[in-house]
Amino acid sequence: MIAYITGATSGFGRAIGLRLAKNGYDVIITGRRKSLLESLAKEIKQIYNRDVWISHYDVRDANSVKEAIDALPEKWKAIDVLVNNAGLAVGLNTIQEGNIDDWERMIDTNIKGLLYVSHNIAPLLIKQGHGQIINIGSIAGKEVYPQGNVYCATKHAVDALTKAMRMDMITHGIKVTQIAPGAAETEFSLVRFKGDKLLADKVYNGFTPLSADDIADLVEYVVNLPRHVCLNDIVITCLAQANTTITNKKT
Ligand code: NDP
Ligand code: 8X3
Repeated sequence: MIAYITGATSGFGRAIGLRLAKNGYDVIITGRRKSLLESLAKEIKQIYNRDVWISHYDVRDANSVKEAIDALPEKWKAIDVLVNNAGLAVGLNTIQEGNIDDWERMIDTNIKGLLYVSHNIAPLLIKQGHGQIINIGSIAGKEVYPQGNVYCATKHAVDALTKAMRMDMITHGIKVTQIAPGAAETEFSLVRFKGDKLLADKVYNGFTPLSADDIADLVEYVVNLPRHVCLNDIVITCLAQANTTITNKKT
């Protein structure tokens, strides 16, 4: 079994890579930071003795995505599971104060990147005649929150694309699932606040957020369901989070 995971250099993608390897998958891990992919590959091989293929590219570059997928050796093209995970939030501002470069980064990564990868991997899944696409959306794709405008819009797009992809894949026997997490402590807030660790840490003060392993638990559950069962859409939050605006913080 082979799994293709985007954004495996940190957070959810890294944890999912490890977990799928534990479940017997050989994994294709992707991201921009090659050295982090190399250390993850070493860890997976050492702990789980699975094969790993590293592919480092920027999902915003349609040509690089196509070249990287075309260049996979035949063995690695027999993909069973695609996890569209690479994504980010950049900034937290009103529309009138927002930074257009930040918007482009989010739209290009979270929407266009997911589309480029899916466009190139879907034919490989179709050729297999089975498989599963797991899109990592967000609770921000179900609701909006103050100053979350463009990030929320990109995740609403992932929500819509997941539904559309399920229709496109239905006759090919391919499952399409969205996992839509609430707040989880990864590099997400550090990226959102452009390296400001104080601001990033503040997001998770006073409550226990989700962890990357919580999301890996869910992916493990989803890929191990019986062949005839597809979990279409899952919103997962920590106990303290009711929705995007209400979190029960103790400090
Ligand atoms: P991290 O910042 O820890 O991981 C993001 C991953 O995406 C990294 O591996 C990064 O790799 C990759 N990535 C980002 N931009 C690009 C790019 N242009 N090209 C290739 N890879 C890229 O955050 P999370 O693990 O938290 O985020 C994973 C997904 O989960 C995202 O889609 C995020 O929106 C979503 N999410 C996160 C939540 C949270 O609270 N943490 C909650 C809900 C959803 P590299 O930098 O090496 O390229
Ligand atoms: C990440 C969750 O609500 O912080 O997608 O935007 S949230």
